[in-house]
Amino acid sequence: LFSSVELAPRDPILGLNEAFGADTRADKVNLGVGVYYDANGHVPLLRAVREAEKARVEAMLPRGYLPIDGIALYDQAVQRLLFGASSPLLADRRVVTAQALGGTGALKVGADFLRHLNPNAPVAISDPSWENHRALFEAAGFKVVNYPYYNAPTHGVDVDGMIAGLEALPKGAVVVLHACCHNPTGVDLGAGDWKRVIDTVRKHALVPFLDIAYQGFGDGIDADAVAVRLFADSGLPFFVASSFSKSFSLYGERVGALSIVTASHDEAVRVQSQIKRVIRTNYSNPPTHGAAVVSAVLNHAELRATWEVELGEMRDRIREMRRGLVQRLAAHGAKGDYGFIEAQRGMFSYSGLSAAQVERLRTEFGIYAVGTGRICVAALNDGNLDRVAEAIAQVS
Ligand code: PLP
Ligand code: TYF
Repeated sequence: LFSSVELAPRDPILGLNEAFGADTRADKVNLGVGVYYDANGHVPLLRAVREAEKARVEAMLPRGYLPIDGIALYDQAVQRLLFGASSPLLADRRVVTAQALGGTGALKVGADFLRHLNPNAPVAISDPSWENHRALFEAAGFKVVNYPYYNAPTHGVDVDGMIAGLEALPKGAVVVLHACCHNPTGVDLGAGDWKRVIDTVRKHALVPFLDIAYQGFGDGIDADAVAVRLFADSGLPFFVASSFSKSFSLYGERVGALSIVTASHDEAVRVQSQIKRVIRTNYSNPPTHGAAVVSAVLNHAELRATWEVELGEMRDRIREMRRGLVQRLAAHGAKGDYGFIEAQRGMFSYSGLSAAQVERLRTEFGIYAVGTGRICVAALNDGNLDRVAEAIAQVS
């Protein structure tokens, strides 16, 4: 049965994690995977999460099944975070939200639903994008193409190229858009650019699928939702995959959501029934713990305030590390101007390092980065910053 099964390629990022784990050097540094580490190099367990978990354990609750689309109070809290508590979309009950297995699970449920709706549509992702975008939409049966995004010489977005790329797509094409903290480049569209994208989406009848995995890591919870809010104002239908993996530091609990904005409550009811069918035939219903914790935090004023402080601390620490990296690169005489690293948003920096330079960082210094030159700034701390900057200076 399995004699002709070929070895599948490793995920370029998660595969790097395995190699890092096997590395025996004591001073190794993992700048590969997109995980936030605290100043001591640990994945934090947030205080708000700890308190909500403690209360849950003490309550000793029974473990029945959740509804197919998850915890209702969780889904409503997700909607308020994304669209704003006073959004008319929520008052009009035009948004369908289903708890999902992380942002990835949300993308997959959305992709499976879209495949029924628009079976022949291509899916367009940014060039470059999160590696799993292409793999996930291809696995759902779509042809995946790229639209221009990153402009390497300016370290910015090629907005004109992006718009031209979107204009060239056929009607009904699905466009995957990073709502904030673009992975892997760290460069985002401004509000004016988003308006141009929305005009293009409207004119060419494209289907927007927003992916927001880092809300709160850029400029703040509401500021990072600007794209979601502008799409909400546009009156267009759209999809949003959101994740609490990073913002609650709950990676392994798989907490995310799929939200779909429809034209009316009647549409929403029908779309919700189809989404539930996709989930039912896939994993039946989602797990409880992570979403119950997030729901408890978001729906409790004090815990919510604690979480916002902690999210702000993570955001500020990343900014500090960006500044520190730029300063130390200069101090170690790295060739070129790395000032752009400070302007980038979220966990990542597209450093401009070549595959050969990344390889040298790994073999000579035990510093792991993605082959594209992406580094996770959130893995830097005062204990490894100098070593990383010195190594980059040496290979640059
Ligand atoms: N989308 C993007 C752009 C991401 O960077 C990530 C990172 O993990 C995800 C989705 C998936 O998030 P999750 O771990 O919640 O599945
Ligand atoms: O880009 C990253 O590093 C994160 C984590 O298949 C991740 O988004 C990476 C690869 C993957 C799933 C999650």
